[in-house]
Amino acid sequence: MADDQPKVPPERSVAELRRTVVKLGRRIIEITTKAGSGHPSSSLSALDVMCVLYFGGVMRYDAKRPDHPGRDRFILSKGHGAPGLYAVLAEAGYFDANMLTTLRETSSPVEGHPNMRRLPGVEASTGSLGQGLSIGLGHALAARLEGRDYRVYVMIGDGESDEGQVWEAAMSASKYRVDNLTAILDYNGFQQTGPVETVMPALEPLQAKWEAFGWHTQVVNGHDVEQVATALAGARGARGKPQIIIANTLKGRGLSPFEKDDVNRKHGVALKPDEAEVALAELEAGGGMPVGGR
Ligand SMILES: Cc1ncc(C[n+]2csc(CCOP(=O)(O)OP(=O)(O)O)c2C)c(N)n1
Ligand SMILES: [Mg+2]
Repeated sequence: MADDQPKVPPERSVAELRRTVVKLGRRIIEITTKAGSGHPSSSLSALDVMCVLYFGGVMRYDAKRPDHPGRDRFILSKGHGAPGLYAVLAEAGYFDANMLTTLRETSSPVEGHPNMRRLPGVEASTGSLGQGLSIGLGHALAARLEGRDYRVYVMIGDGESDEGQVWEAAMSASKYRVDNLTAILDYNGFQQTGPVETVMPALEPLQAKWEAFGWHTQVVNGHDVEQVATALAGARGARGKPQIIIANTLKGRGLSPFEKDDVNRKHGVALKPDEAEVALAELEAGGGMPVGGR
C-alpha cells in the first residue's frame, strides 16, 4: 500500500516561493480587512512555512482528491490562523480563490476557524487551542496501523504551547517512537494578551524542553523559505523519533501596522483599509522586516 500515494505537486523555486508568499500575504490582508475581523497577524507569521509545505516540493497531495488515503496531512492547530490556511488551500487548487472573499460571511464555508466538514483540504476542525498535535499523532499512528507511509505535519503556536494537551501529545509521540510526525512551532513571540515571555515565561528553554521530551529539534528563521525547506528535509530524515521545527517568526511578518501595536501585534484584529494599504505596499516592496534573534 505504501506506493498508493499522491505525487508531490511541481516544486516551486525559491524565487517563486517568495512570490507566492507575497501573493497569499496580500490575500490574507485583503480578505480580513474586507471581513472587518479575523487574525491576519497570526496568519502572516505562519505563511512562509505553509507555502514551503504545499508548494516547495514537500507534501504529497492531490487537490482533486482531498480524501486520498495516502496523502500527507497538514493540521493547523492554531486554527485562528485560518485565513492563511485558506489562502494556501485555494492556491493549491482545493477550491476557487474567489471563495476567499466570503471569509466569515454567514453560511460561508470559509469560516472564522477551519471546519473540516465544509472545506476540502481542511484536515481537522481547529480553533480550540491545544488539540492539533494529538489529532496529528492519531493520524501518524493510523498510518502505522494501515501500513501506509504518509507524513503528518502540525503547526502549533507559542502561546498555544501553554496548553497541557500539547505536552501530553509530545510525550505520547515520543513513547511510540512516531517518526512520521513533524510539528512546526510558530514562535512569533506573542499570544492573545501580550508577549509570550510575559504571559508564560517558563516556556523557555523551549528547544531543550522538546529535546527532553525525546523529539528531534531544529530552529530556523521561519521567513526564510530555504532554511525552512532544509529543516523539513532534515525532519524527514530523522528515524525513531518525532520532529519539531521551531520557526522564529514575526507576528504580522514585520509589516509596520502590526508592529505599532507592541502589546499583542493586533491579535485578532483586521487592519483598517488605510492600514491595509500601508501593509500591502510594504509586503510588495520586500515582505516585512527580517527576523531578529530572540
Ligand atoms: C482552548 C482555547 N483557549 C483560548 C483561546 C483563545 N485564543 C485564541 S488565539 C489565542 C492566542 C494564541 O496564541 P499563539 O498560539 O501564540 O498564536 P498566534 O496568534 O501568536 O499565532 C487564544 C488564547 C482558544 N482559541 N482556545
Ligand atoms: Mg504566538
